[in-house]
Amino acid sequence: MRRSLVIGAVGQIGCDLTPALRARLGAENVVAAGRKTPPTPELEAGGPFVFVDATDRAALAEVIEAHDIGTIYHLAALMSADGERNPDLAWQVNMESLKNVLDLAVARGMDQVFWPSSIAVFGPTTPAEMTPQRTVLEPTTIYGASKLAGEHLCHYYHLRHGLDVRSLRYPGLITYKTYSGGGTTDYAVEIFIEAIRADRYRCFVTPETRLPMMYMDDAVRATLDLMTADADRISVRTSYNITALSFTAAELAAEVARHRPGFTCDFAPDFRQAIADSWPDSIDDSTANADWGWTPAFDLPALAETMLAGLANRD
Ligand code: AKB
Repeated sequence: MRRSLVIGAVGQIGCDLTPALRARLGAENVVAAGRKTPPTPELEAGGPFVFVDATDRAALAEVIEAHDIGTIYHLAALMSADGERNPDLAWQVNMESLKNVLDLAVARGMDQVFWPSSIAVFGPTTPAEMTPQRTVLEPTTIYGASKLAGEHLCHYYHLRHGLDVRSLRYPGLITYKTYSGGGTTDYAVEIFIEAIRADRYRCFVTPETRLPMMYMDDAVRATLDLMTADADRISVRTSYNITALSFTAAELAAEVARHRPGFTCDFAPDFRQAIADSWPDSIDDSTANADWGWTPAFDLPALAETMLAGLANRD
């Protein structure tokens, strides 16, 4: 069996997805890759780890060759808030690395590629409620533009080269295992970290801001289910809508306060408010459900309980 390579293994999704892949495929069969950040103790102890910059095609090709890679999970990216701080870098990192991955996957006849897209492909002209799978795509951030271009690049490589590339439009992802920052949905993670640390939080979006969100266990399961689905069930080769729940920042603060009665939250919107306002309130993921059976498991109470317990045990 050829091995899997997780690029961006030290990032938000990678820290949870890599151990899940190792549990399924065997530790030695999953190579974790980071650019600069040292691996977490769990990642380092769990199997092979390499440093590689995915924008460097020759270096990436060497890793692929040396480890006999047949599947790539390419998770490395600059997210929405970091992208607005440095648009050139966001475009370079997000697009060059994806192009390298797709070209090397074709050249080596790889089995599969997974690449994450995002609700950031949507924009203010997209229907905000129950956003359909196929709809208006006019993003207003460089991150959203890179994800939209990336979706079409994946679609093109599937059509032109028959590459089995699959993708999900993740909503805001929430986990206690790692905190990477740089996104707009970060408040939904920070609120738990600050609740445990200080019992108060200053939220950078308004109380009324409602966005689609998902607990990381659901995101990992969605990724594994998509990647193991029969190819003839995959009708979307750009990227699938998926979601779990939608809540306002005020509803999230109230849920945290239900668990920690002393908790207080105030609101001081910054530049990320405009990004949040451009994204949908809720997502229609019925195509993912019909094609490969996607259904989320975590609701808001379960998510809050898991986050608070996980963070309390960690600190
Ligand atoms: C971000 O906020 O930029 C990301 C995303 C929704 O893709 N979490």
